[in-house]
Amino acid sequence: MIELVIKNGKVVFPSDTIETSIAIDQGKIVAIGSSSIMPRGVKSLDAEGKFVLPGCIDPHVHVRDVFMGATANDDFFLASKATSLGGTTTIIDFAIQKKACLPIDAVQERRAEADGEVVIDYSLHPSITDLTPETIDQFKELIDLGLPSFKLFLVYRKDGLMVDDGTLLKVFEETKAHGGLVGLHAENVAIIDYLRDEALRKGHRKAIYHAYTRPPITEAEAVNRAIFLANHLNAPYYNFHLTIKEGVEMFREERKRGRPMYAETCTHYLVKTIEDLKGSKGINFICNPPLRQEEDQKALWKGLADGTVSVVSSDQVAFTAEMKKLGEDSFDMVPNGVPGHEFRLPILFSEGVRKKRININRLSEITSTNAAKIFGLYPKKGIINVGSDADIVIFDPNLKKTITTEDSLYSMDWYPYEGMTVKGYPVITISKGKIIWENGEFQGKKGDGEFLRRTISQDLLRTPVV
Ligand code: DUC
Ligand code: ZN
Ligand code: ZN
Repeated sequence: MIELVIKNGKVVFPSDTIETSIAIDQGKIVAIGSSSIMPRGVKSLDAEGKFVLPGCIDPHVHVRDVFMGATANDDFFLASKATSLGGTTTIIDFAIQKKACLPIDAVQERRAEADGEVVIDYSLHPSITDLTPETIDQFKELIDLGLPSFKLFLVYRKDGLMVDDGTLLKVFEETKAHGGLVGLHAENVAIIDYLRDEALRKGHRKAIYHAYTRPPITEAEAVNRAIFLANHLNAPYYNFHLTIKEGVEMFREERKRGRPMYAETCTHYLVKTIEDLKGSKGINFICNPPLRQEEDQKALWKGLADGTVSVVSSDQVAFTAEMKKLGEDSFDMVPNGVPGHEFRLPILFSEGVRKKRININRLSEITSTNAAKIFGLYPKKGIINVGSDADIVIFDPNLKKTITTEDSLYSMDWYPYEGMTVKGYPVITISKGKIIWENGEFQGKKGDGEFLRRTISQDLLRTPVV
């Protein structure tokens, strides 16, 4: 007998949703077909009336981030436990190179924090901050080790994360040579620093000035520059957290020309706006790039629907309201980032599928399949297919919940989505064939998640295949 059978669910495939059954054994999907021909399972789940989706992938999280004097209120166990409740079965975090150290050291340090702790599979994007000759020598090694995607920051000068355009160009060149993909945090640091200093000089310290000193042009210029430099070398490019309508247009044009350019946005940019920075809890909503206008939201949703924007991540950082108070007197002192990764799928279902901005198949692509393809995890992850890992979410489209901090698994004292009611919520999460959440009860195990080695397909690096 095989281990598990999921019967009668509406199984979400890339271009179809079919009522069918799935057989799972030894962590893999072993058969898909009508329940009458399914082998018998030791355990059987009846998913009638529910969607059965590939486990979500969140390619942009910052677990236990240490930034601007604050340490995020989670760790790899808590973060992976919380996000899997919301249907995510793979996360990709960062390994940020320390000055005068090598990127591989950062990978080893980050692995020491995560291995043995994670309840779901994970990987890391190496982040380059110090392009010494020894660092350049490590690109091939990192890519061969299964770490082919990188994040570089064009901002955070004071914090030692920022790189200049020379570094960026060299990293595009090296990664292209060895089958890697460069992703950027694209904002124009010089304009932002100038506007910030000017605002502070005039005594403008409220949260809204965070957005006023990072206007859309600061992101548009940096995205445009990144695209320009990538095109110069005929290299692929991934844009972390795109927030502006001008950016969506740039990706639409590049992809029309057949360029391998991929844009990601995040849950908060789709449901929150600059207005949130004006409220009494305005400082909590400080993140980079900042929240934008409704017209940007509309452009992002349209981009998600028509294929221009490929991924929605969380950019999770578990900074509490208490930690955000570090900047209560001045916007520039607030630790950047917002929590709530566990609500990504339910929010996108309610706001996207229910409001007919996207269909359920596109929801599955932007939360799972596309990230699997872009970051080299496909078809092991990101699809319900025979031979793939049995990472599966059973999603009840009629289950209603109001988002609160009450049952937060990592003791959050606020969420950007607090008070929002969603209709549609995961009821069962399965990671590599094991049920890890069932009706709100955790059945997973610390350390059951594994470090994933990734290889990005050559096609994806040459043409916009997702
Ligand atoms: N922006 C980032 O670039 N990283 C963490 C959080 C944020 O808001
Ligand atoms: Zn970023
Ligand atoms: Zn981030």
